Amino acid sequence: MSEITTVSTVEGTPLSADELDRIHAYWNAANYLSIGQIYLLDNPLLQEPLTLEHIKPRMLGHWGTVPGLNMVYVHLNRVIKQRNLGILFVTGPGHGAPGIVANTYLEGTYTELYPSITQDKNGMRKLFRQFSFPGGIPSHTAPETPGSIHEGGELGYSISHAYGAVFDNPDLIVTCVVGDGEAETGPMAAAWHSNKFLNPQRDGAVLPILHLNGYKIANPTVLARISEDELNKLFIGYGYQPYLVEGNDPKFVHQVMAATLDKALGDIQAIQIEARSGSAFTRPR
Ligand SMILES: Cc1ncc(C[n+]2csc(CCOP(=O)(O)OP(=O)(O)O)c2C)c(N)n1
Ligand SMILES: [Mg+2]
Repeated sequence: MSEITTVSTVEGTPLSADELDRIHAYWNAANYLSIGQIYLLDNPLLQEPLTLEHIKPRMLGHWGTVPGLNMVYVHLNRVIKQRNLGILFVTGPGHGAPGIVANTYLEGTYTELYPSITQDKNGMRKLFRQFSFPGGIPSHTAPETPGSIHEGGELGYSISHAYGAVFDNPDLIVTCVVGDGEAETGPMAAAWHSNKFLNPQRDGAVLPILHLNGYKIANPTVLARISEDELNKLFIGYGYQPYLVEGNDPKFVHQVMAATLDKALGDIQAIQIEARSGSAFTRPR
C-alpha cells in the first residue's frame, strides 16, 4: 500500500472571485428552494409577511443533510464541467431529497420533465406545496426525481451501491455522501471495506464524502464526537486517505471544498494512470 499521510485541510484558493460569488449564490438559491419545500405552503418568495397559513400544517422532510448535499452538488458540477467527467452522485441521506429536487429545478431539468412546475413564482409555489404532500412527491429522492435511478429509505447501503456501480466500469467516478448517522449502521461499518475489492486497472473510483454535521436528525453522532486524530486514523485504518473540509464561513468552505475536490480527483487520476500503465498492482488508498 502507498505511504500514509494525514492531511487535515487541503490548502489553496482555486476559485476566482467571480466563480466564488456564483457558486455561493447557486448554493444559497438551492438552500432557499429546499427549505421552501419543507416549510412553505404559500408565499414562495416571502413577499408578504409570513403567517401561519403560509406554513405546512405537518412538516415532513429533513433540513439536516440538505445544505451539505447542496454544497457537494454545486461543487461537483464545477469539476464535471471543468474536467468533462462522468460522475454518479449517490446520497446515503436520501432524506435530503429537497436539496436534489431544488438542484434539478435550478438546472431546468425539473421543468423540462414537469412543465407545470414553471420557473417562476407560481411554479415555485407548486414545487413547495407538492413536497411530501398528498398527491405530491415523496420525502426521499425517488423515481420521480429527475435523474434518479434508485430509491433507498433504509440507511446503510450507499457505499455498497457506490462500489457496485464502479466495478468493471473504469471511466465512472461515484461520489457518495455518507451521513454521520448513516455511518453508525452495521451495513455501512462493513461496507467501507469494499475498497479491498476494487482494482484501479479495470474498475472506476469511489470518492466517499462523510457528512459530519454532528447529528442523526436531533441526536449526536459518534463519528462527530471523537477527536479529529482518531477519526483520521479510523479512516486510514479502513484504507482511505482522509481530507477534512470544515469551517464557519461558507465562502472559506467553498474554497477549501474546491481545493479538496481538485486534490482528490487528481489523486484518483494519478492512481488510475499508474495502475493502467502496466506497472505491478498495489492496492492504493
Ligand atoms: C436503517 C435505518 N434506521 C433508521 C432510519 C430513520 N432515519 C432517517 S434519517 C435518520 C438520521 C440519519 O442521520 P444522518 O445520516 O446523519 O443524516 P442527517 O440527520 O444529518 O440528515 C434516521 C435515523 C432509516 N431511514 N434507516
Ligand atoms: Mg448527520
